[in-house]
Amino acid sequence: MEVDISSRRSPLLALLVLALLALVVPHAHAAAEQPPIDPGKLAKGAKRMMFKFGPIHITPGQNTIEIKPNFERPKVPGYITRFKPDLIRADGTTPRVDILHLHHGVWLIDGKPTFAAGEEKSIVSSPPGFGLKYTPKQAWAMNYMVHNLITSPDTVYLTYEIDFIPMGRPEAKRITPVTTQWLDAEGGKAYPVFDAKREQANARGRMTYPDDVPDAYAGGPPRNEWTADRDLTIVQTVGHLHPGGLETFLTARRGNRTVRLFSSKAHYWEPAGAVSWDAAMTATPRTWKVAIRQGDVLAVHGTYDVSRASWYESMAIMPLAVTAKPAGGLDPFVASTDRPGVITHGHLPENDVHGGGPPTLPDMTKVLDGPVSDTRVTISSFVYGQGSMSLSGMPGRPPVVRKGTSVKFFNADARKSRNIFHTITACKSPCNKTTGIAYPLADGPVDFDSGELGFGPRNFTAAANVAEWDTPKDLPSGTYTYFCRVHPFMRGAFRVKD
Ligand SMILES: [Cu+2]
Repeated sequence: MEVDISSRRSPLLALLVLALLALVVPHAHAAAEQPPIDPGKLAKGAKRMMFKFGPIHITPGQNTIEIKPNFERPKVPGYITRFKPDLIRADGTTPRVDILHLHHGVWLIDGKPTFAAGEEKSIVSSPPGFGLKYTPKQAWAMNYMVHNLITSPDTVYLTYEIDFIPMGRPEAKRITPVTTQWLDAEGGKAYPVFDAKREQANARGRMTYPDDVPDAYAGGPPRNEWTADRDLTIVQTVGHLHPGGLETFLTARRGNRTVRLFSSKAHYWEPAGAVSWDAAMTATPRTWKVAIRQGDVLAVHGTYDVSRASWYESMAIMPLAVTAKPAGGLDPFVASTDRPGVITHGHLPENDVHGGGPPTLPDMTKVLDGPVSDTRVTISSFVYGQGSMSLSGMPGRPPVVRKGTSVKFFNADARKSRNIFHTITACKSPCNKTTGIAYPLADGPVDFDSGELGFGPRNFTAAANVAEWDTPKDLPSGTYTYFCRVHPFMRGAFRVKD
């Protein structure tokens, strides 16, 4: 519901209220910057339908990608005008994001990525008069990755609430069909990720991919671009990124001119800032339409805040709703189309456990030396075998290596039957506060990261396809704390001595 105080009371009173607010509420300005939330109204002739995919059985520590065909969807042809994804348990509750994490669900229609959900759970809403054409003959398949941050199994469903106008309705005749044009900063890769590291920070403490990474595509063609193969109108987009992400933006190049079409910004409710999934993305306003000519080159870019931490396996994706039917739209080379968007939902309660509370683990800088040199840490049953913060006595002491040598890590949980990946990722000492969506971060005094130790299909998972990793040999002396990016409750330390 919109409340417009000026139309109901005298304009003078409204001004007075605003002036008082500015005086009394120190954050009134910041609050005013929150983008409006799309009310998600049901279009005329549409019905809201609830579907679910599953059950998905989650194994302890799971972090793998699966593809499965054939699941619930409408039985008659029509138009999909709104798509709202979620992840629930059988009892209808939504699991906490610090326990189970919807890395992604991508709904493939006739082999093409069409709808998608990440933990930001953006709701995709076509502007009035547009919809995605659906027929029961389409081949639907689900590409999903649900990631278990803890060691107990679970069972979940991916849900998708669809607003649907059946073809038989008179309103369907006035719908212009759209298709999804997928733009991905790492397009063409089955696991389309890049790292955003602190060492890549520009003067503003940010890193834009691929713009700030000269060798992003290692001399190959840019993977973030798509050349329009016909004249078309883009009617909608919303970006996907990961924690640390500030915005994805869409550009168009015509000849030697490049313009920005839209910036999909992450709005964080996360008290610690741009460091967790407690965010929603802005989508294009419902009146936003951009006319693109055949030959224009569209590109997606992603900007991350790398001033506080490094972000591994990050993404920048913008699915575009496009139509080749004459649908109008501004020529972005004549008028700017990059105006503020609307967020698609408010804060979600599953993001309430932020972490960073009073330490429950020891401060490893104060713990006595563990075994010296020839140190090999075996990771087994979600525990770093030597120097784990969860162990006591000798196993709980940090292994010690001489400067210029390495601690060797081995992931014994990486046997194929178990399929459990672990990382050794630097976090700022003492790194011993409570686990949550915003803690710990990859914010050690120097960056190191093992990658996901374990095995899986190449280019299709995050698997490093090795089980062993050595710490960098050039670390200055000191006690180094680390965590597992996959299971952030796992913490440990090692020590480098002269
Ligand atoms: Cu792990």
